[in-house]
Parts: sequence; structure tokens; C-alpha cells
Amino acid sequence: MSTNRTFTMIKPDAVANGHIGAIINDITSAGFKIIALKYTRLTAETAGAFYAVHRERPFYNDLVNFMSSGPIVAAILEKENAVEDFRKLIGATDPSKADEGTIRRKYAKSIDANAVHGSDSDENAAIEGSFFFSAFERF
Ligand code: RTP
Ligand code: MG
Repeated sequence: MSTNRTFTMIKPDAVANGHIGAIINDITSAGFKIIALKYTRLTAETAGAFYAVHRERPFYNDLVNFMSSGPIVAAILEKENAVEDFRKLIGATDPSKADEGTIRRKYAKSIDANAVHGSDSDENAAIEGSFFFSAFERF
């Protein structure tokens, strides 16, 4: 295991429901260090580009509409084994299947509005972090 980075977004549902502070607390309490942080909003175009890998999937339009429906918090996080450990912390994509105590189990209501994003590989973590943050915004 080496120290590395992942990328996350607190999605529009969790922002609208007032969970930004609690989720950031869960993330930092689990040992993740914040390298970059931004409160912003995706347009349909930028959300579509971010999730372009899912372009052919049946849920793509709903995903793009949802992710551009309100402000989000984007962050780059650092920890040993960051990608895998963060996916464990957030839990399964469908919050009803997520383990007790995970962020999605605690703060998400549905598979579409599932509170947080977590990168699925080191390569995608780097791509996604660069989508939101320049070198001057990382500390
Ligand atoms: P994310 O990328 O947002 O962290 O979520 P994930 O890896 O757990 O799931 P992924 O397969 O990458 O899907 C991206 C988002 O699309 C929605 N989705 N809906 N109805 C469905 O079967 C379905 N599958 C995926 C979810 O909101 C998921 O977070
Ligand atoms: Mg994913």
C-alpha cells in the first residue's frame, strides 16, 4: 500500500439536504487528508463530459440531469490505499445495499441520488481531479 489520491464529489442531493459538514467530517475522521476543495455546480455539458464513460448506459441522461441539478462539493483526497478505502467508506452504489455506517447508507435515499461519488481507479482519480482542479488549487 502506498499513499495516493482519490477524487470525490458530494452530490446535489446531499448538498441540498444539508449534509456537507457531516460528510466532510466522516471523510477526514476516516483518515483522508483534503488536498483540494471546491463548491461549484456542473452544467449538463460538464456533467456529461465527467460521466462520459457511461454515455451508452440507460441511466446516463438521468445521471447527467441529476448531477447538474444543484451545487456540489468536489475534492481531492489523500490516504494510503485511497481509491479502495474511499469506496469502502462510501458503500455500494445502491444505498439500500450499502453497509451500515457507510456514507451512502447514512445520507443517500436512492441509487440515482446517492450522496457521493468516489473514483474507481488510480487512473480515473487523476483524470477526475484534473477535471476540477489546477495545480495551483492543490495543497
Ligand atoms: P459514482 O461513479 O457516482 O461514484 O458511482 P458508482 O461508481 O458507485 O457507480 P457507477 O457505476 O460509476 O454509476 C455512476 C452513477 O450512475 C447511477 N447509476 N444508476 N440505475 C442504475 O442501474 C444505475 N447504475 C448507476 C448511480 O447514481 C451511480 O452513482
Ligand atoms: Mg463510478
